[in-house]
Amino acid sequence: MLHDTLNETERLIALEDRYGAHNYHPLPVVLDKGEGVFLWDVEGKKYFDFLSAYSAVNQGHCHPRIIEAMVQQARKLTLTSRAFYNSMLGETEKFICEYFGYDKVLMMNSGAEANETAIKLARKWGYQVKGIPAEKAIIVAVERNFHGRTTGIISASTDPDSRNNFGPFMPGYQIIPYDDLDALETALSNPHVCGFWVEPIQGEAGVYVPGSGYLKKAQELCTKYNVILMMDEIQTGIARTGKLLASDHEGVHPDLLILGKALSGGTYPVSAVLTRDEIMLTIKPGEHGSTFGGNPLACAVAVEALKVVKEEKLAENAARLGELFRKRMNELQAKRPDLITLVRGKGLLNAVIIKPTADGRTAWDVCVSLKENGLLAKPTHGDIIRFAPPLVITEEQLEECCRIIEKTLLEF
Ligand code: IF1
Repeated sequence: MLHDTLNETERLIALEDRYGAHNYHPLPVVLDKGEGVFLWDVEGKKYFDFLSAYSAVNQGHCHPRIIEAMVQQARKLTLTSRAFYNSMLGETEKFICEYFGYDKVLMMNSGAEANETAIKLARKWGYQVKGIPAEKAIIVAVERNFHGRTTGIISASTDPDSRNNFGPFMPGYQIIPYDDLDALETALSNPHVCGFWVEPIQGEAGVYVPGSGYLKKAQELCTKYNVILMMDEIQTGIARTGKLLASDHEGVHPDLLILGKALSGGTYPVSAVLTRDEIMLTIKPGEHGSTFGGNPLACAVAVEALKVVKEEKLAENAARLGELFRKRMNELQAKRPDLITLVRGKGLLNAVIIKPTADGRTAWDVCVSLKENGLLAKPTHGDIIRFAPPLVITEEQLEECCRIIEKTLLEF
Protein backbone atom coordinates (compact mmCIF):
# COMPACT_ATOMS: atom_id res chain seq x y z
CA MET A 1 0.00 0.00 0.00
CA LEU A 2 1.34 3.42 -0.90
CA HIS A 3 2.03 5.35 2.30
CA ASP A 4 0.64 8.88 2.18
CA THR A 5 3.52 11.26 2.53
CA LEU A 6 3.20 12.62 6.03
CA ASN A 7 3.07 16.38 6.27
CA GLU A 8 5.68 18.04 8.50
CA THR A 9 3.33 18.14 11.53
CA GLU A 10 2.58 14.42 11.34
CA ARG A 11 6.22 13.56 10.66
CA LEU A 12 7.48 15.46 13.72
CA ILE A 13 4.71 14.14 15.99
CA ALA A 14 5.63 10.61 14.87
CA LEU A 15 9.28 11.24 15.78
CA GLU A 16 8.35 12.38 19.30
CA ASP A 17 6.09 9.37 19.69
CA ARG A 18 8.77 6.93 18.58
CA TYR A 19 11.82 8.43 20.29
CA GLY A 20 10.45 10.51 23.21
CA ALA A 21 9.00 9.65 26.60
CA HIS A 22 5.23 9.73 26.64
CA ASN A 23 5.00 11.97 29.72
CA TYR A 24 2.81 14.53 27.96
CA HIS A 25 -0.25 14.46 25.71
CA PRO A 26 0.21 17.67 23.70
CA LEU A 27 -2.40 19.28 21.51
CA PRO A 28 -1.71 18.15 17.89
CA VAL A 29 0.21 21.26 16.77
CA VAL A 30 3.97 21.53 16.13
CA LEU A 31 5.30 24.99 16.94
CA ASP A 32 8.29 26.40 15.15
CA LYS A 33 8.48 30.17 15.78
CA GLY A 34 7.37 32.61 18.45
CA GLU A 35 7.22 36.39 18.62
CA GLY A 36 5.35 38.38 21.25
CA VAL A 37 1.85 36.93 21.65
CA PHE A 38 2.17 34.91 18.42
CA LEU A 39 3.28 31.38 17.60
CA TRP A 40 3.62 29.78 14.17
CA ASP A 41 3.46 26.05 13.50
CA VAL A 42 5.60 24.14 11.01
CA GLU A 43 2.90 24.55 8.38
CA GLY A 44 3.24 28.31 8.74
CA LYS A 45 -0.12 28.75 10.51
CA LYS A 46 -0.23 31.64 13.01
CA TYR A 47 -1.76 31.41 16.49
CA PHE A 48 -2.38 33.54 19.53
CA ASP A 49 -0.59 31.90 22.47
CA PHE A 50 -3.04 31.73 25.39
CA LEU A 51 -0.92 29.47 27.58
CA SER A 52 2.41 31.37 27.63
CA ALA A 53 4.23 28.13 28.48
CA TYR A 54 2.28 28.03 31.76
CA SER A 55 3.17 31.68 32.51
CA ALA A 56 6.88 31.43 31.69
CA VAL A 57 6.58 33.73 28.65
CA ASN A 58 4.92 36.71 30.37
CA GLN A 59 7.22 39.11 28.47
CA GLY A 60 6.18 37.59 25.11
CA HIS A 61 8.04 35.07 22.95
CA CYS A 62 11.65 35.93 22.10
CA HIS A 63 11.52 39.41 23.64
CA PRO A 64 14.28 41.27 21.72
CA ARG A 65 15.85 42.86 24.80
CA ILE A 66 16.06 39.55 26.68
CA ILE A 67 17.36 37.66 23.65
CA GLU A 68 19.97 40.37 23.06
CA ALA A 69 21.10 40.18 26.71
CA MET A 70 21.30 36.40 26.35
CA VAL A 71 23.31 36.50 23.10
CA GLN A 72 25.76 39.09 24.46
CA GLN A 73 26.41 37.05 27.61
CA ALA A 74 26.51 33.75 25.72
CA ARG A 75 29.39 35.09 23.64
CA LYS A 76 31.33 36.05 26.79
CA LEU A 77 30.82 33.57 29.65
CA THR A 78 28.01 31.08 30.27
CA LEU A 79 29.06 28.95 33.25
CA THR A 80 31.88 28.85 35.81
CA SER A 81 30.21 26.78 38.59
CA ARG A 82 30.17 28.34 42.06
CA ALA A 83 33.63 26.99 42.79
CA PHE A 84 34.71 30.47 41.71
CA TYR A 85 33.12 33.91 41.79
CA ASN A 86 31.94 35.50 38.55
CA SER A 87 31.29 39.07 37.40
CA MET A 88 27.51 38.63 37.01
CA LEU A 89 26.18 36.96 40.17
CA GLY A 90 26.78 39.65 42.82
CA GLU A 91 25.22 42.43 40.73
CA THR A 92 22.27 40.17 39.86
CA GLU A 93 21.69 39.10 43.46
CA LYS A 94 21.68 42.78 44.52
CA PHE A 95 19.28 43.67 41.71
CA ILE A 96 16.85 40.83 42.52
CA CYS A 97 16.94 41.45 46.31
CA GLU A 98 16.21 45.16 45.86
CA TYR A 99 13.58 44.42 43.19
CA PHE A 100 11.53 42.19 45.54
CA GLY A 101 12.66 43.58 48.93
CA TYR A 102 14.59 40.73 50.54
CA ASP A 103 17.97 40.36 52.29
CA LYS A 104 19.28 37.52 50.16
CA VAL A 105 18.54 35.27 47.15
CA LEU A 106 19.57 31.70 46.30
CA MET A 107 19.39 31.09 42.55
CA MET A 108 18.51 27.71 41.10
CA ASN A 109 17.24 26.50 37.72
CA SER A 110 13.80 24.87 37.70
CA GLY A 111 10.81 25.78 39.80
CA ALA A 112 10.93 22.38 41.44
CA GLU A 113 14.54 22.97 42.48
CA ALA A 114 13.54 26.32 44.02
CA ASN A 115 10.77 24.60 45.98
CA GLU A 116 13.17 21.86 47.13
CA THR A 117 15.53 24.63 48.26
CA ALA A 118 12.66 26.27 50.17
CA ILE A 119 11.89 22.98 51.94
CA LYS A 120 15.53 22.58 53.00
CA LEU A 121 15.76 26.20 54.22
CA ALA A 122 12.52 25.91 56.23
CA ARG A 123 13.63 22.67 57.86
CA LYS A 124 17.18 23.89 58.60
CA TRP A 125 15.75 27.09 60.15
CA GLY A 126 13.21 25.00 62.07
CA TYR A 127 15.96 22.97 63.75
CA GLN A 128 18.63 25.65 64.20
CA VAL A 129 16.51 28.73 65.00
CA LYS A 130 12.99 27.62 66.07
CA GLY A 131 14.43 24.67 68.02
CA ILE A 132 12.31 21.86 66.57
CA PRO A 133 13.60 18.47 67.77
CA ALA A 134 15.83 16.66 65.23
CA GLU A 135 13.95 14.94 62.36
CA LYS A 136 10.59 16.23 63.66
CA ALA A 137 10.07 19.27 61.38
CA ILE A 138 6.68 19.50 59.67
CA ILE A 139 5.79 21.59 56.61
CA VAL A 140 2.09 22.37 56.20
CA ALA A 141 0.85 22.25 52.59
CA VAL A 142 -2.63 22.46 51.06
CA GLU A 143 -4.89 20.16 49.07
CA ARG A 144 -4.58 20.44 45.28
CA ASN A 145 -1.15 22.00 45.58
CA PHE A 146 1.25 21.97 42.65
CA HIS A 147 4.91 22.76 43.31
CA GLY A 148 6.76 20.52 40.84
CA ARG A 149 7.48 16.92 39.97
CA THR A 150 10.35 15.75 42.21
CA THR A 151 9.69 12.93 44.70
CA GLY A 152 10.24 15.36 47.59
CA ILE A 153 7.55 17.66 46.23
CA ILE A 154 4.98 15.05 45.13
CA SER A 155 5.22 13.63 48.64
CA ALA A 156 2.98 16.60 49.55
CA SER A 157 0.71 16.23 46.50
CA THR A 158 -2.95 15.20 46.74
CA ASP A 159 -3.18 14.47 43.00
CA PRO A 160 -3.18 10.71 42.24
CA ASP A 161 -1.67 11.32 38.79
CA SER A 162 1.29 13.06 40.42
CA ARG A 163 1.76 10.36 43.08
CA ASN A 164 0.64 6.94 41.91
CA ASN A 165 3.44 4.38 41.94
CA PHE A 166 6.13 6.93 42.73
CA GLY A 167 6.36 6.04 46.45
CA PRO A 168 7.64 5.63 49.04
CA PHE A 169 7.18 9.29 49.88
CA MET A 170 9.11 11.80 51.95
CA PRO A 171 7.65 12.28 55.47
CA GLY A 172 7.25 15.62 57.24
CA TYR A 173 4.16 17.09 55.56
CA GLN A 174 0.72 17.89 56.92
CA ILE A 175 -1.96 18.58 54.29
CA ILE A 176 -4.88 20.90 55.09
CA PRO A 177 -7.70 22.33 52.95
CA TYR A 178 -6.86 25.43 50.89
CA ASP A 179 -8.48 28.73 51.87
CA ASP A 180 -9.42 27.41 55.36
CA LEU A 181 -8.02 29.61 58.13
CA ASP A 182 -9.33 27.48 61.01
CA ALA A 183 -7.55 24.43 59.62
CA LEU A 184 -4.44 26.54 59.12
CA GLU A 185 -4.38 27.91 62.69
CA THR A 186 -4.90 24.41 64.12
CA ALA A 187 -2.03 23.06 62.02
CA LEU A 188 0.36 25.92 62.80
CA SER A 189 -0.20 25.60 66.55
CA ASN A 190 1.92 22.41 66.41
CA PRO A 191 5.38 23.60 67.61
CA HIS A 192 7.06 21.18 65.19
CA VAL A 193 5.81 23.14 62.17
CA CYS A 194 8.56 25.12 60.41
CA GLY A 195 6.78 26.27 57.25
CA PHE A 196 3.43 26.89 55.52
CA TRP A 197 3.90 26.19 51.80
CA VAL A 198 1.24 27.61 49.51
CA GLU A 199 0.41 29.20 46.14
CA PRO A 200 -1.41 32.57 46.41
CA ILE A 201 -3.67 31.33 43.59
CA GLN A 202 -3.68 27.63 42.71
CA GLY A 203 -2.76 27.51 39.04
CA GLU A 204 -2.71 23.85 38.12
CA ALA A 205 -5.72 23.08 40.27
CA GLY A 206 -7.71 25.32 37.94
CA VAL A 207 -6.97 28.93 38.98
CA TYR A 208 -8.45 28.73 42.46
CA VAL A 209 -8.48 32.25 43.90
CA PRO A 210 -8.78 32.09 47.71
CA GLY A 211 -11.15 34.36 49.62
CA SER A 212 -9.88 37.92 50.08
CA GLY A 213 -7.92 38.21 53.30
CA TYR A 214 -6.73 34.59 53.25
CA LEU A 215 -3.12 35.40 52.42
CA LYS A 216 -3.00 38.31 54.88
CA LYS A 217 -4.40 36.18 57.70
CA ALA A 218 -2.08 33.31 56.73
CA GLN A 219 0.93 35.61 57.13
CA GLU A 220 -0.40 36.81 60.51
CA LEU A 221 -0.88 33.23 61.70
CA CYS A 222 2.62 32.30 60.51
CA THR A 223 4.03 35.23 62.47
CA LYS A 224 1.96 34.32 65.53
CA TYR A 225 3.21 30.71 65.56
CA ASN A 226 6.77 31.49 64.37
CA VAL A 227 6.35 29.62 61.08
CA ILE A 228 7.86 30.57 57.70
CA LEU A 229 5.29 31.55 55.05
CA MET A 230 6.77 29.89 51.95
CA MET A 231 4.94 31.52 48.99
CA ASP A 232 5.20 29.72 45.66
CA GLU A 233 4.79 32.50 43.07
CA ILE A 234 6.39 30.53 40.26
CA GLN A 235 3.22 30.72 38.17
CA THR A 236 1.41 33.71 39.75
CA GLY A 237 4.43 35.98 40.09
CA ILE A 238 6.21 38.34 37.69
CA ALA A 239 3.09 40.44 36.94
CA ARG A 240 0.80 37.57 35.82
CA THR A 241 -2.12 38.41 38.17
CA GLY A 242 -2.01 42.20 37.70
CA LYS A 243 0.56 42.99 40.42
CA LEU A 244 4.27 42.19 40.52
CA LEU A 245 3.36 39.31 42.85
CA ALA A 246 -0.07 37.85 43.60
CA SER A 247 0.83 38.41 47.27
CA ASP A 248 0.84 42.16 46.56
CA HIS A 249 -2.96 42.15 46.11
CA GLU A 250 -3.18 41.71 49.89
CA GLY A 251 -0.06 43.62 50.84
CA VAL A 252 1.58 40.38 51.99
CA HIS A 253 5.39 40.24 51.97
CA PRO A 254 6.04 36.49 52.33
CA ASP A 255 8.81 35.38 54.71
CA LEU A 256 10.18 33.30 51.85
CA LEU A 257 9.43 33.88 48.15
CA ILE A 258 9.77 31.21 45.47
CA LEU A 259 10.11 32.32 41.82
CA GLY A 260 10.72 30.69 38.43
CA LYS A 261 9.24 30.59 34.91
CA ALA A 262 8.95 34.24 33.76
CA LEU A 263 11.97 35.18 35.89
CA SER A 264 13.82 34.58 32.60
CA GLY A 265 11.01 35.53 30.22
CA GLY A 266 10.91 31.92 29.05
CA THR A 267 14.39 32.06 27.50
CA TYR A 268 16.31 29.90 30.02
CA PRO A 269 15.61 27.93 33.24
CA VAL A 270 16.05 30.41 36.10
CA SER A 271 14.47 30.07 39.55
CA ALA A 272 15.15 31.69 42.88
CA VAL A 273 14.37 31.66 46.59
CA LEU A 274 14.38 35.01 48.40
CA THR A 275 14.25 35.42 52.19
CA ARG A 276 15.74 37.20 55.20
CA ASP A 277 19.24 36.58 56.60
CA GLU A 278 17.99 34.67 59.67
CA ILE A 279 16.59 31.96 57.36
CA MET A 280 18.99 32.09 54.41
CA LEU A 281 22.17 31.98 56.50
CA THR A 282 21.20 28.68 58.15
CA ILE A 283 22.62 27.01 55.01
CA LYS A 284 26.42 26.99 55.18
CA PRO A 285 28.99 26.48 52.38
CA GLY A 286 28.78 22.98 50.94
CA GLU A 287 25.27 22.28 52.26
CA HIS A 288 23.29 23.11 49.11
CA GLY A 289 23.91 24.09 45.49
CA SER A 290 23.59 23.24 41.83
CA THR A 291 25.96 23.17 38.84
CA PHE A 292 24.01 25.76 36.86
CA GLY A 293 22.44 27.70 39.76
CA GLY A 294 22.99 31.45 39.29
CA ASN A 295 25.22 31.04 36.23
CA PRO A 296 26.25 34.17 34.28
CA LEU A 297 23.85 33.44 31.43
CA ALA A 298 20.94 32.96 33.85
CA CYS A 299 21.90 36.25 35.53
CA ALA A 300 21.92 38.17 32.25
CA VAL A 301 18.46 37.01 31.18
CA ALA A 302 16.91 37.37 34.66
CA VAL A 303 17.96 41.01 35.08
CA GLU A 304 16.73 41.98 31.61
CA ALA A 305 13.48 39.99 32.00
CA LEU A 306 12.72 41.82 35.27
CA LYS A 307 13.59 45.23 33.76
CA VAL A 308 11.17 44.57 30.89
CA VAL A 309 8.34 43.76 33.37
CA LYS A 310 8.64 47.17 35.04
CA GLU A 311 9.52 49.30 32.02
CA GLU A 312 6.73 47.86 29.88
CA LYS A 313 4.25 48.07 32.81
CA LEU A 314 3.19 44.47 32.33
CA ALA A 315 1.41 44.20 35.70
CA GLU A 316 -0.77 47.22 34.94
CA ASN A 317 -1.55 45.81 31.48
CA ALA A 318 -2.45 42.43 32.98
CA ALA A 319 -4.75 44.05 35.54
CA ARG A 320 -6.60 46.18 32.99
CA LEU A 321 -6.93 43.56 30.25
CA GLY A 322 -7.79 40.84 32.77
CA GLU A 323 -10.88 42.81 33.80
CA LEU A 324 -11.85 43.17 30.13
CA PHE A 325 -11.31 39.45 29.48
CA ARG A 326 -13.39 38.25 32.44
CA LYS A 327 -16.18 40.71 31.52
CA ARG A 328 -16.33 39.28 27.99
CA MET A 329 -16.16 35.68 29.24
CA ASN A 330 -18.91 36.26 31.80
CA GLU A 331 -21.12 37.74 29.04
CA LEU A 332 -20.37 34.60 27.01
CA GLN A 333 -21.20 32.38 30.00
CA ALA A 334 -24.59 34.09 30.23
CA LYS A 335 -25.22 33.15 26.57
CA ARG A 336 -24.02 29.55 26.97
CA PRO A 337 -24.73 28.41 30.55
CA ASP A 338 -25.13 24.92 29.11
CA LEU A 339 -21.45 24.89 28.13
CA ILE A 340 -19.69 27.27 30.53
CA THR A 341 -20.05 26.77 34.28
CA LEU A 342 -18.02 29.76 35.39
CA VAL A 343 -15.09 32.04 34.77
CA ARG A 344 -12.48 32.84 37.45
CA GLY A 345 -9.07 34.39 37.77
CA LYS A 346 -7.03 37.48 38.47
CA GLY A 347 -5.12 39.67 36.03
CA LEU A 348 -4.28 37.57 32.97
CA LEU A 349 -4.40 34.24 34.81
CA ASN A 350 -7.92 33.03 34.11
CA ALA A 351 -9.82 29.79 33.71
CA VAL A 352 -13.13 28.86 32.11
CA ILE A 353 -14.89 25.75 33.42
CA ILE A 354 -16.49 23.77 30.58
CA LYS A 355 -19.41 21.37 30.97
CA PRO A 356 -19.04 18.17 28.91
CA THR A 357 -21.62 18.14 26.11
CA ALA A 358 -24.35 15.51 25.84
CA ASP A 359 -22.31 13.73 23.16
CA GLY A 360 -19.28 13.62 25.49
CA ARG A 361 -17.15 16.39 24.05
CA THR A 362 -14.94 18.03 26.68
CA ALA A 363 -12.61 20.97 27.28
CA TRP A 364 -10.03 19.12 25.17
CA ASP A 365 -12.33 19.26 22.14
CA VAL A 366 -12.92 22.96 22.79
CA CYS A 367 -9.13 23.48 22.74
CA VAL A 368 -8.85 21.57 19.45
CA SER A 369 -11.52 23.87 17.97
CA LEU A 370 -9.77 26.93 19.39
CA LYS A 371 -6.57 25.72 17.71
CA GLU A 372 -8.39 25.44 14.38
CA ASN A 373 -9.56 29.01 14.95
CA GLY A 374 -6.04 30.29 15.65
CA LEU A 375 -5.80 30.35 19.46
CA LEU A 376 -3.75 27.94 21.58
CA ALA A 377 -4.91 26.96 25.08
CA LYS A 378 -4.73 23.74 27.08
CA PRO A 379 -7.28 22.05 29.35
CA THR A 380 -6.37 20.97 32.85
CA HIS A 381 -8.16 18.39 35.00
CA GLY A 382 -10.57 17.57 32.20
CA ASP A 383 -13.02 20.45 32.33
CA ILE A 384 -10.95 23.56 32.98
CA ILE A 385 -9.38 25.70 30.25
CA ARG A 386 -6.68 28.03 31.47
CA PHE A 387 -6.39 31.28 29.49
CA ALA A 388 -3.08 33.03 30.07
CA PRO A 389 -1.69 35.09 27.17
CA PRO A 390 1.69 36.85 27.32
CA LEU A 391 1.29 40.07 29.34
CA VAL A 392 2.47 42.15 26.36
CA ILE A 393 -0.87 41.54 24.65
CA THR A 394 -2.59 44.72 23.41
CA GLU A 395 -6.25 45.58 23.91
CA GLU A 396 -7.05 45.07 20.25
CA GLN A 397 -5.29 41.69 20.25
CA LEU A 398 -7.26 40.69 23.36
CA GLU A 399 -10.51 41.80 21.72
CA GLU A 400 -9.68 39.62 18.70
CA CYS A 401 -8.93 36.66 20.99
CA CYS A 402 -12.24 37.14 22.81
CA ARG A 403 -13.97 37.03 19.43
CA ILE A 404 -12.18 33.76 18.59
CA ILE A 405 -13.15 32.22 21.95
CA GLU A 406 -16.77 33.44 21.66
CA LYS A 407 -17.08 32.19 18.06
CA THR A 408 -15.63 28.81 19.01
CA LEU A 409 -17.80 28.30 22.07
CA LEU A 410 -21.02 29.65 20.50
CA GLU A 411 -20.54 27.22 17.59
CA PHE A 412 -19.47 24.35 19.85
C1 IF1 B 1 4.46 20.21 34.08
C2 IF1 B 1 1.36 22.15 35.89
C3 IF1 B 1 1.28 24.57 35.69
C4 IF1 B 1 4.13 25.62 39.12
C5 IF1 B 1 4.17 26.08 40.46
C6 IF1 B 1 6.27 25.04 40.80
C7 IF1 B 1 6.28 24.56 39.51
C8 IF1 B 1 5.21 24.84 38.63
C9 IF1 B 1 3.03 26.92 41.01
C10 IF1 B 1 7.47 23.71 39.06
C11 IF1 B 1 5.24 24.32 37.24
C12 IF1 B 1 4.36 23.72 35.18
C13 IF1 B 1 5.05 22.38 35.14
C14 IF1 B 1 4.56 21.71 33.90
C15 IF1 B 1 3.19 22.31 33.58
C16 IF1 B 1 3.05 23.50 34.46
C17 IF1 B 1 1.90 23.43 35.37
F1 IF1 B 1 0.33 21.88 35.10
F2 IF1 B 1 2.25 21.21 35.89
F3 IF1 B 1 0.96 22.37 37.13
F4 IF1 B 1 1.76 25.67 35.32
F5 IF1 B 1 0.20 24.59 36.38
N1 IF1 B 1 5.22 25.78 41.27
N2 IF1 B 1 4.22 24.28 36.52
O1 IF1 B 1 3.05 25.91 38.32
O2 IF1 B 1 8.27 24.46 38.17
O3 IF1 B 1 9.96 22.64 37.87
O4 IF1 B 1 8.25 23.03 36.11
O5 IF1 B 1 10.05 24.73 36.50
O6 IF1 B 1 5.15 19.67 34.97
O7 IF1 B 1 3.68 19.60 33.35
P1 IF1 B 1 9.18 23.65 37.11
